[in-house]
Amino acid sequence: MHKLTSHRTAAAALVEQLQINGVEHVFCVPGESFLAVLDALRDSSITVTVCRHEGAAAMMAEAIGKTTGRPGICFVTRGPGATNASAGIHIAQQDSSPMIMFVGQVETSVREREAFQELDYRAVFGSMTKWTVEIDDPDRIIEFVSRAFYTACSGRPGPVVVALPKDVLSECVNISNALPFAPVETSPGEEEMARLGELLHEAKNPLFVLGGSRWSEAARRQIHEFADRTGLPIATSYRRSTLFDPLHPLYAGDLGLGPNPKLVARAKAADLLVLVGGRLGEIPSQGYSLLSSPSPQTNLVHIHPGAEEIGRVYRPHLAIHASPNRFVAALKRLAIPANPEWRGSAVAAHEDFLAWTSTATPQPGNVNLGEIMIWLRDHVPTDTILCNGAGNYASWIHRFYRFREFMTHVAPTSASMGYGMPAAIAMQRLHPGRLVLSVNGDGDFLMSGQEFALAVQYRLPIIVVVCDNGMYGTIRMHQEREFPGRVSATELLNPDFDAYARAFGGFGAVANKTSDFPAAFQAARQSGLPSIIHLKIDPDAILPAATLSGIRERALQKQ
Ligand SMILES: Cc1ncc(C[n+]2csc(CCOP(=O)(O)OP(=O)(O)O)c2C)c(N)n1
Repeated sequence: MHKLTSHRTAAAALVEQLQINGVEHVFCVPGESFLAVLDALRDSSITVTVCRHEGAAAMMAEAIGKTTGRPGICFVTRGPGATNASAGIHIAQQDSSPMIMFVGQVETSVREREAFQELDYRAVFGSMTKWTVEIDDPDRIIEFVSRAFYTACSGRPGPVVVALPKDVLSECVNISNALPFAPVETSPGEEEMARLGELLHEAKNPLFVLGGSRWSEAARRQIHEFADRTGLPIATSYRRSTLFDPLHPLYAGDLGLGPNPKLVARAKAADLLVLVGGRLGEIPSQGYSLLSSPSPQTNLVHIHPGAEEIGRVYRPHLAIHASPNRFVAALKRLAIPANPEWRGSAVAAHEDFLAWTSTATPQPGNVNLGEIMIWLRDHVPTDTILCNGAGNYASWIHRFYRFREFMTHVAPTSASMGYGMPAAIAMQRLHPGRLVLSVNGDGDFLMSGQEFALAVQYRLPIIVVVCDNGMYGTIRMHQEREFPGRVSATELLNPDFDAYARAFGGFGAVANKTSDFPAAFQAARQSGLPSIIHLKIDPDAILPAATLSGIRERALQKQ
């Protein structure tokens, strides 16, 4: 591991250090600025996925980081490649996902002249990343790569950008490899755990909310065991619902967009809120309305791996600076007896969750997305991975689909559109044997629909569902609320998405009504090809429990 490997380029040293750190996949759009890296990758064990847009490459890397807890890696070229990729960097920041983006840079001899595609990465990415660095000295490349892994994963994980001047990459280096990075887990102190024990003993109506990143599957199991032992009700944060089994009798549901009002009421009424791992950002906090800031009206315990996050918005009653893994492991030593009152209230919360999610609400038009989500949840294997981006169509996923296993939902908490396609590509690359679905809005899909070409190129049998309502529905909904009847810049004229699939060499089908969906889905699976199912959604079907026309009427009445 420490061997001095002479006569290799800095690019080869970089690629070797990636392998030492366990990297199996990188995502890229090639550029002349980092040809030396592409050459070194040829001789490595790393699988390269060549993308069509750097935004997608960065999202693929982010999806790997989100689901594995280890940095996802992408390589992009200078100025235009880097700025294209920024969409994925921003997701990694908001979602606390570890990722490292390596970006080409002009030769050192022409720097600061605004040479061809030159960009000041520190200035451009400084506010979006945990660390942005440019490597000037080829002999320090291993040091910087090692630090990039530590920085991306430590505390609150996030993105790191490493710029690689072209000439630096091609220089020969005589430097040692470093040992692989080992993510630092912070453990809760005994005093803090004892205080948590006291707060729990006093609590009549506590609620645990699980969120954030850095969870392992073992930690997920342990929090189930703790809930079983104590009877505590467990909720999850926005797009973190795979942290708890939705069919567990103590599961209360997720605090996301359009949550169960009964869950929101419970969270507001809780006399102890224990926030494990997450930040309680704008969406899960319901627009910062659950808790008053900076002094919450109820007892708040905030457990977070990033010290700088604690006290950022809310001054917690008790702060525990610990990674979710270590915190949950420490719960085992907490002597909290089974509490029948907690259990009773948790079971009632679960009943409310089931009532909220069991039966599809009626919808205008012939396609009921709720019924389709229920059909999917009843027919696909529990380890199916569902990826999506942003749009109102996702409301039906959140409400009616059930994520039974860890990291089976891959979606941005930053609600960035165009994520469902790249995430599905990354997940199918990572898990060739599992069923991977990508559910998209029509606007959402065409932000990265070109990546479908990769599914064909790499023979990835993902099944893509496009929910076509002929508009940027979410924005139209807001538009009708604020400017009723004044449609502006929200209409879309779409292609035939099934023909689009076939043009790329995939399988395509259309579902004009709900009952068309099962046959289309089975045909897609049987084809063994990457597939697109085009769902024709009535534009009036804007939310599971509201129509667009209803929203417009109410807004007009208010005027
Ligand atoms: C990259 C990006 N651009 C713009 C937005 C703002 N935005 C949020 S939802 C949305 C419309 C989504 O439309 P569509 O994918 O068709 O889904 P629908 O809401 O109609 O179900 C837009 C434009 C965003 N979240 N992300």
